[in-house]
Amino acid sequence: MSTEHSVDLPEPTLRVSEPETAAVGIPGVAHSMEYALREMGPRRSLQTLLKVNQVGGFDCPSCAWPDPDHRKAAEFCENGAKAVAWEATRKRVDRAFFAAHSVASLLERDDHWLEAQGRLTEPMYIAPGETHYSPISWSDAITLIAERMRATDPDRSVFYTSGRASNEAAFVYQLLARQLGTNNLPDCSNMCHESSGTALGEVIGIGKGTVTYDDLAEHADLIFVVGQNPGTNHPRMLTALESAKENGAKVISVNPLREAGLGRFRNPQTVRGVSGVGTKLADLHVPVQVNGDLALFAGINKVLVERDAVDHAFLEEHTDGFEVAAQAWAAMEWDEITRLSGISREEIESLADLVESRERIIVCWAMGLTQHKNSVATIREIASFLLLRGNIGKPGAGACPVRGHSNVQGDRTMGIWEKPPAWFLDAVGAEFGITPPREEGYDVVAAIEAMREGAVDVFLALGGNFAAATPDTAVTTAALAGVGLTVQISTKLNRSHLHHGREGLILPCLGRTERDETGGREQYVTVEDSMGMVHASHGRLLPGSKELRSEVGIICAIGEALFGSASGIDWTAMGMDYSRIRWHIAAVVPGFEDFEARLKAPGGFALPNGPRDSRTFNTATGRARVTANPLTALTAPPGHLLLQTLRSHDQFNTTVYGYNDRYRGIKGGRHVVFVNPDDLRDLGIADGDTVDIVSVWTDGERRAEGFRLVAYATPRGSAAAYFPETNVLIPLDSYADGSRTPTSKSVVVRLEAR
Ligand SMILES: Nc1nc2c(c(=O)[nH]1)N[C@H]1C(S)=C(S)[C@@H](COP(=O)(O)OP(=O)(O)OC[C@H]3O[C@@H](n4cnc5c(=O)[nH]c(N)nc54)[C@H](O)[C@@H]3O)O[C@H]1N2
Ligand SMILES: Nc1nc2c(c(=O)[nH]1)N[C@H]1C(S)=C(S)[C@@H](COP(=O)(O)OP(=O)(O)OC[C@H]3O[C@@H](n4cnc5c(=O)[nH]c(N)nc54)[C@H](O)[C@@H]3O)O[C@H]1N2
Ligand SMILES: [Mo]
Repeated sequence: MSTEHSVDLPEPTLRVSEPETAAVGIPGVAHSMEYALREMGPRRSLQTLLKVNQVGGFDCPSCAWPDPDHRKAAEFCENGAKAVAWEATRKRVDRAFFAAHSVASLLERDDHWLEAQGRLTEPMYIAPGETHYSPISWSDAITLIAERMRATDPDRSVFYTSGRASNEAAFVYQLLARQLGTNNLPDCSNMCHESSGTALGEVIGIGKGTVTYDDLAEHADLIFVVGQNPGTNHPRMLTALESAKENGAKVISVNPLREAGLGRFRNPQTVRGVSGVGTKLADLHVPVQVNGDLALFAGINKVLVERDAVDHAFLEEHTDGFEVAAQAWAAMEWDEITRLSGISREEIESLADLVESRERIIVCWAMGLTQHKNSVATIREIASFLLLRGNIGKPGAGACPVRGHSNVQGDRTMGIWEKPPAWFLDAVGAEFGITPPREEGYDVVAAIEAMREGAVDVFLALGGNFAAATPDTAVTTAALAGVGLTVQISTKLNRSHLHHGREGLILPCLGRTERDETGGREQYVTVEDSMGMVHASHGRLLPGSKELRSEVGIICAIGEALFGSASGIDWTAMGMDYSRIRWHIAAVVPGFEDFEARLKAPGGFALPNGPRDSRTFNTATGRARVTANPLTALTAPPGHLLLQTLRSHDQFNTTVYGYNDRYRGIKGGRHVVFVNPDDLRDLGIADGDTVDIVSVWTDGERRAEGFRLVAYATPRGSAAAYFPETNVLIPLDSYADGSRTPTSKSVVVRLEAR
């Protein structure tokens, strides 16, 4: 097989310029073509990019933003194109590569270099005490996993999932864990929208959003975009916001940073987009303090209640708790609200004026809200904001947590969850004749704690990059080294392959773009987008290597090796024909009745959603809960800053495509920390200086070395830097109340000049 390796490029020199104020346009198109051509070449680029998000094509492996009903010929964005090119690259990591590079030497490389080496090609194994991975056959690898799992207690195996796994893969994966006898199913959601699911589940009875694409693009008249940077992370959302504006909506960005994507937007799919000035997306930017959103929304709620600008009929018919909450809002002090939010009373009053003048309001949010200690309370407060004026369950209104990974929402629907509801386990038990365990399993933080205590013998990861994505890098990587066997089912080389257990396996799998002929026939998979639409995804490209297997194929082979089909579960048959899996899903998961047939509809079908469809709230009382949440916010002590860790424009989580963050004016490096110029002055340091970032926690300090200071428009007292480089700063036991999501957006730090 012909292989290509990329050359060793050092991290280029860092250059800083003014941040941009507009998104996309010609630079965006040019950038995405540059990546595509570099990784795939011209023919493969065209063949691939024209199939993204088309009916009969494949679902974009990047974010979870939904597809509009009326698709354009090119329904992808700059960052989707990067994700596709990254997967469809012609470069390969083969056995010669592993023979030439020891694990120790690979550990010295950065995340960009590791993944840039290309696609994994065949199963690799590292034995205890070895320095290099070497090839292993598929059958030996599968037998080894089954032996190691069988040799230990079910609760000493852990099954991690990253949100790119299809519904079919996720369903058989959770089934494997449950047949084995454990709910140890941590997933990337634990670090992502867990706080949204927890809060919304408590107050509206469903852990998902309540709006459709058309609600947002056509019917809304006011849209809040809170703690989200769609220009980088959900670029196709800008098109929806542009339509919303054409239909009369106002857009408010609530964010410590003035993100370029919410400034002027030039849509490359329209003539005006490529040549003109574009649409101004955000009518208003509210520069909230990091972690100040609870106070901000509590302030708006307080004003609405004081003015009696609430929908009494809706509150009486559909909710509980209004009277108690109203008293709590009345008792809140303005000083506290403005101090914690960083927004004045006048500004909050004028936001309330705007809210009162609008009938159909949507609140969108992402990681800026979910990764704080008080995230669950913050999102409950936002749900109250919507409930107060009846903005749930009517066209153009509702909650819109914008999901991250392309199928992270579907994975949860399929039962990837460490604390599954009893009805789900009952349904799995009845369908397969097994007795699923009832005890809660490990989430991400608990899994790392268990590894640290030596309580994990087998760690299996369905995608993702556990070692780099999780908090407290030093603690986590040491914990992983204590695991018996680590198994990574992956498409590309990453840091998690290097932090293996005493034994390690890398199992290379097909990606979303590739043709899947498992069982000798063409298979397809399904995904659920951020708005609960389920549709099919058909890979089209020739697989990157003949040895690659599908995720479903790998999981079913492990099931067969562990239990055999005589155990009552048709592992081999499911692995040969995915429609059998869909048939089981239809029997187990509500909303999937007649699954296979309904997939034939162009664009797929919508899952039922009680609050959205009929104002039905599946809570203990059958009513939505209005809550006022005690004012809390993390503030940094004098001499310290509150650091949020975020994504650059050139990365997908731990996958670093390149060293630029174009919109924020950063070129050629990632070791930067953005700080308010007045804070720099007070701290006696200056733009351009190099500092160590030191986080302060009850158990001591953690240090990330060598960051260039960048004076930047962020509220005083707050700072920002990129993850995963800064994950070393986040203590394992610093997580959100109620959801246990690591507090990646509020880390108390000080900056030490070098
Ligand atoms: N290209 C690309 N696309 C992606 C990803 C990617 O890495 N690259 N990742 C995917 C995944 S898994 C996810 S979860 C999403 C993430 O999508 P985002 O949530 O947009 O990602 P972040 O970069 O973490 O950005 C967080 C935003 O919240 C703001 N913020 C930080 N703290 C606060 C706060 O306290 N309050 C408020 N109001 N705002 C705050 C930051 O300034 C920033 O604009 O994107 C998905 N899509
Ligand atoms: N400090 C800090 N930490 C964070 C965050 C933050 O904002 N700040 N965000 C958190 C969030 S929101 C998330 S979702 C997590 C992400 O955590 P993960 O989902 O674990 O990490 P990713 O970086 O998305 O995983 C990338 C790897 O997935 C593999 N991969 C890609 N495509 C496929 C595929 O089709 N199949 C398989 N089997 N493997 C594939 C590749 O090998 C690639 O190296 O990180 C979290 N960590
Ligand atoms: Mo995420």
